Amino acid sequence: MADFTILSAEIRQLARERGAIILAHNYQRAEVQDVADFVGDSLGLSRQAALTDAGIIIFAGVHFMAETAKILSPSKTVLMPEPRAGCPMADMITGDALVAWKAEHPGVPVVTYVNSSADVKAVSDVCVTSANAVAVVRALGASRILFAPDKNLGSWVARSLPDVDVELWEGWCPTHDDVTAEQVVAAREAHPQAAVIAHPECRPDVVDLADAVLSTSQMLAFAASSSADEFIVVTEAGLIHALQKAAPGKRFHELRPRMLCPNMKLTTLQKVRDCLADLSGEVVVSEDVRVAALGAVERMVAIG
Ligand code: CIZ
Ligand code: SF4
Repeated sequence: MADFTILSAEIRQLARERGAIILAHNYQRAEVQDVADFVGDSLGLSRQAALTDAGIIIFAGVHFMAETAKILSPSKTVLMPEPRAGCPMADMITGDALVAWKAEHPGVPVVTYVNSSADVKAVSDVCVTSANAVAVVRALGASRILFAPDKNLGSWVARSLPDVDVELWEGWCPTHDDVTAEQVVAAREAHPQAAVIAHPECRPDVVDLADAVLSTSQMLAFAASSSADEFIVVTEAGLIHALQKAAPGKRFHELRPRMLCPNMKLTTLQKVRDCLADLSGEVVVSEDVRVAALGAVERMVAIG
């Protein structure tokens, strides 16, 4: 393994000089997580972005997350070490497509997963993360909703709230939708003592086999507090590093080798250093879109 010590020290020094804060998602490379001021899910990182006094936010994650930070904190400069890191699921719907879908269902509220572009958020009623999707939809009190773009998270919401009629957009996460029930069965056979924790971006037949269906922040809390000391982790493999820190002494098994999000892995320590050195990779959201998206994002941050 490469020695990241020198690069990490350089990054911390540059962050001090620049008055910058480094936020890293739970799916980032271990060394990027380790150099960050805060590691978390998109909800936690959005909250940190809004709270910080730092004028510069280095966002190690994918584009929609940095955009969400910018929507909440317009006066701060948000930089991405790798601006090309996107989310294929977020690209499965556009603002125009959502407007057309809404027109087919007049008056039905639109609940949008945070994994979406600012344009899509701007024409949504409320955003959710995987950590608070069920709570937000319950609080909404509607009998029918449109849910975009993740059909798997939307199915999980529908199954958790049987009184709500959930119309699903046909979107999915390539990393999580790829998991099969057979893989979960095989992992259980290999580790019969382990609890299976699965992300709601997985398909319903996979989710049905899990002991707990949790967002990444919920997995971290669950692993620390659960009586189990062995877990099969059905989400992006970067979380294992965060889990090991949250619950030292417990054992975490990957569902299968290389359950990775290629976009999350595009950000390297070197790119974090370069971003801080030349202050490149600024994330821009036009003011009209930002203002239109703000309400939906604020409702998301307020709940759960
Ligand atoms: O909300 C997030 O950060 C994502 C994409 C996953 C999770 O469950 O934390
Ligand atoms: Fe998007 Fe899936 Fe990657 Fe998350 S893990 S950023 S949902 S492609």
